[in-house]
Amino acid sequence: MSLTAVETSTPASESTLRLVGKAEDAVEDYTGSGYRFAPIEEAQVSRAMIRRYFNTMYERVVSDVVIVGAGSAGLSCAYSLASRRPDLKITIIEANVAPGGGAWLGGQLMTAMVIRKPADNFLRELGVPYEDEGNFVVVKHAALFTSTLLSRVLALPNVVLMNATAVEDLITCTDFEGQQRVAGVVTNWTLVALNHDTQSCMDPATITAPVIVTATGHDGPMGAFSAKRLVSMGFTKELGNMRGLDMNRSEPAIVNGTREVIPGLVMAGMELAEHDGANRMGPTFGGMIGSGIKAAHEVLRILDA
Ligand code: AHZ
Repeated sequence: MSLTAVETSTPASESTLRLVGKAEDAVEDYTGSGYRFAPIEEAQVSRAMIRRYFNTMYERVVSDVVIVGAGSAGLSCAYSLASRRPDLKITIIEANVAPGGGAWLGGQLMTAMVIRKPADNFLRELGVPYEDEGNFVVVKHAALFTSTLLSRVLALPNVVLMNATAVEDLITCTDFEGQQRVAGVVTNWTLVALNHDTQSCMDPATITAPVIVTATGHDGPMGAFSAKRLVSMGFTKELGNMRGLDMNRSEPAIVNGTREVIPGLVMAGMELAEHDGANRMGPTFGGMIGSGIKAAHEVLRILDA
């Protein structure tokens, strides 16, 4: 196939100016200086990205589920939900350039990741190897867990991840029973969201969905976003605030507390610790996995009601 045929919407006057050669001219030869790439034009590269990005954005303006935050809780939710329900359009919004949240390291910049049983079931589902230490298992590098989970999530055709994009606000509406519910999210490029104080008003875009999962982590520059917004919107009286570290209390509290905190909004992961006043667990990740999976169950309960 000739390369000019790839970009069918490209006007001939632009696409054929410099492009000579075909994909078949590419040669993979590592023995000397004979390696040759198939030719390409700069415009093709830009169009390949831009068309996909904006088509996706256009299509996902109405989603079935939005997951805010691609940390261990948000990604576990995404995998659990999207793999079981390929019919759902699941859109993940991540403020950071790199998805994965705090799950690239185990703790104190050390690499091994500890996961308490029974959350090791999820590792087997994903195919992540581990060492069994009795009541818990250890993955040799947190990045092995996170990169595998990310690749499994992104390979699912019904999942879209928009990183470098921040949720700036929640959309609310009044349902048929006169009750206020969350009905979507307000988004902006993170670099814009971080500069609202230095520029004149830069309005956002929106994504509507019947269910939003918020998993933005504990308080920080961006963290606990929805929990804090629920307070300023008057849905939640005050934050419980995350308590000190207690592994045995915190992990079951987070998993069992994962729920629809207000209609249309399911809260998961460490954001819940800020909302409910639960303990932190430090570097044990079973609670995040369990919370993400429970959030997926909550979403299905809401959608199937
Ligand atoms: O960038 C954030 C991170 O990747 C993202 N995020 C936060 N606010 C956002 C916003 N819009 C879009 N407004 C936003 N994205 O959310 C992700 C949260 O991931 P995380 O790893 O921080 O949280 P988690 O709840 O998935 O995992 C927590 C892991 C922790 S913290 C902890 C302790 O402190 O004791 N222990 C564990 C296991």
